[in-house]
Amino acid sequence: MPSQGDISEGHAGERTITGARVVVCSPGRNFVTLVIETRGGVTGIGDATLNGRELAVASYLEDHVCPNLIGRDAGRIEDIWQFLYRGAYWRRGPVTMSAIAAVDTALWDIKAKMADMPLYQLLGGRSRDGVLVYGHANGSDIPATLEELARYREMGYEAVRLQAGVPGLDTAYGVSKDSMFYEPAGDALPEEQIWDTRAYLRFVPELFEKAREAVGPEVALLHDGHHRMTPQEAAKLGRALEPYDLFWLEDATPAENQEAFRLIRSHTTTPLAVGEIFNTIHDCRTLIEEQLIDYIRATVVHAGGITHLRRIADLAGLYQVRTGSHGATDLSPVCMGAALHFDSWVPNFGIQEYMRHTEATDEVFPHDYRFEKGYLYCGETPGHGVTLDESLAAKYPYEPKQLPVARLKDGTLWNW
Ligand code: CS2
Ligand code: MG
Repeated sequence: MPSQGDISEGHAGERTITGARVVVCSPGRNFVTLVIETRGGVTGIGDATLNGRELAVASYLEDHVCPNLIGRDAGRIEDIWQFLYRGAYWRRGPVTMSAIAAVDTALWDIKAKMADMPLYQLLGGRSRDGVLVYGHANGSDIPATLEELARYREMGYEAVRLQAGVPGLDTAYGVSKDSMFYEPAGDALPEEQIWDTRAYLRFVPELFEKAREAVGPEVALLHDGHHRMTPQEAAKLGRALEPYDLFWLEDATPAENQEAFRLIRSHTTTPLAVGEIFNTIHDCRTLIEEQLIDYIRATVVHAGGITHLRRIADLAGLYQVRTGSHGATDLSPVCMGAALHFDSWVPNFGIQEYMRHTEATDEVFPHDYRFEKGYLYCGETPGHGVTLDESLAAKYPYEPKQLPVARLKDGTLWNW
């Protein structure tokens, strides 16, 4: 067998991977977690959650990745990443990259624990004291949304995303029944929602006009278009929102065609953010190199772990594009913990999304990160600072759930 570094470096025997297993649990929502064990007794965990397609990643890991890990040196993070990416022959894609991310995150956790350091130290140390986060204020109409905005301000948030119900539509993206614990995945089969972009475009500027009147100029206000506009519609909205000085307009249009952002960019100075569904650097190369966006939203779990996210951030840094990682509740606390170490280090940091997990989720994933006055702080525990209570997790079995779908009024399937 060609060298896997098992004996070539000091203490490598201790680092030999002796176990790799997947834990699927549903403390309020589904999470997939990979646990890697080493001969020396140090374990690491990584998030592998892909909302609505969880079991595909669990199987990819259990059936195809875990058997390949046994006997390898856990210290060889880069080599294992390359082995899983190139070695599978089939590259990229959310299932593959979430699985690789879970391995990568668990290995960084192990390396940092063995070094007796918090993960950010291994990346190069802190570039900032705290990580600026944005929360989600949403409501069925403008007054309800502004009430939520005031509540977030009281909690200390300096940046808030606003989503509100659109007059004439029963549902709108980002508006939830429980405003604090937003969870879009509903039943075993997707809920069908009706969408009308023109109604939405008529409404959104008023939401931000009223919000600015209410909170003044300083608070950072964000908005998520959730892939629903065409480039021309997005350009029009970006322009209409300019007087209200948004921090960003997110997912203005789908980005499989990265060039689509040229049209939006040429019409508006509203900052643009995209990338929560990206999984590799190739998904955003044109967007970054042509400076078509301001923030790249890829994050640890869906973009190949710390190892790959670092490559994306470094490319972005060349073009003054900053990070703004996805941090919805369908990314587990394990991803959040790792992301916060990344955010504390990355030189071109912008902002981190922070949707609070439920109490049940937090109990299953004890962690040392904490929120204070609009910022999250990663802890000083060696590793990424998040653990998994497996006996508690076992009390919350997997529940089949999928994300909703959106249709236009005539029944045409649209982008949710
Ligand atoms: C959202 C997500 O956080 C965001 O910006 O777009 O809530 C997204 O809808 C979910 O992660 C999908 O699972
Ligand atoms: Mg989003």
